[in-house]
Amino acid sequence: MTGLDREAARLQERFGRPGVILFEAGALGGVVAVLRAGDGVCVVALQGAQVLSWIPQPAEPDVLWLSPMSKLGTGKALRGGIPVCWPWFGPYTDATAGLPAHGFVRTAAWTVESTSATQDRTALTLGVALTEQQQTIAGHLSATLRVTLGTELELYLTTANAGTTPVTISEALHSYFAVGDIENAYVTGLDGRSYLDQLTGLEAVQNGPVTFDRETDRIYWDTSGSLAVGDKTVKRAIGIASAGSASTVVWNPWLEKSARLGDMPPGSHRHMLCVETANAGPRSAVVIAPGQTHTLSCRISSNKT
Ligand code: TA6
Repeated sequence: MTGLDREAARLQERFGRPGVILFEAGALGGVVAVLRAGDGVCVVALQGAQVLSWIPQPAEPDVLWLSPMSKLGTGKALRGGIPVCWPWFGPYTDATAGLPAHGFVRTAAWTVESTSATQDRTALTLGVALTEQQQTIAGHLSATLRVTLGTELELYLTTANAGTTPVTISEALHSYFAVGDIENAYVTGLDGRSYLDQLTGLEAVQNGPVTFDRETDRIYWDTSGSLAVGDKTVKRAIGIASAGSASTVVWNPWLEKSARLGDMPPGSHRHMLCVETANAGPRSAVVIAPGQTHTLSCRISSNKT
């Protein structure tokens, strides 16, 4: 029995729920939790509290895209699923600090705090606290991620400030959605919204659905409520209902950038699209008062079209 098997067995004994919550040493080299509810199955890696897969019903393609080049335990965030970007989004404000993009916790070992299961919903809550050294940079913060599986997939990222001064964070549930072909996919719900084009540094206003024929990296401001990824190839609409989120990031690296990333097979950019429930960048940062909490959440649905 390997160390991972032993850890999985310990978690199974304490938090497992027969038939609906299984902890196992996953094929990617780390412990994962497999949640089941109704016909749906969801896989969550303890590393990074990263949802890796969601299949709402048998024979439906995975709603999430995960690079086949991803491995857990490499010190690098997995490419795909729903990485948790926290307690900052994007590059750290001080480029000389040598800190990782998208915060500290994508490669951290989150701890299992609780599990629950009812007739039609199964939930897992994971937690992480900043180390003392990390607190000197980002404040006395901790976070929990609650993943709830029913007919939809819900994520709740809650930040708690245990310090004595206000702390400002930015964050994202950096969802990689699976699409049949990026040029047959589009995003609705952002029409009329202003956005920062991260490739040019220019602001613009969205006109109609977001479509894709090149590298796209945008932060849409003042977004809340419901968006959707339309997929004319798979004939599916992926709904994204957010709360506690003041911005949405839309990203596809396209051919050249995906090749530079080094963990995406050639051409795989055609089968993924990030639509990220976020508080990204200075215009949508969140200030958390001492002793207070803030929750960023998204509810993901999948419907045939
Ligand atoms: O969310 C879009 C983005 O900020 C892009 O600029 C790109 O950097 C992407 O995140 C992935 O970042 P990563 O650190 O996972 O390579």
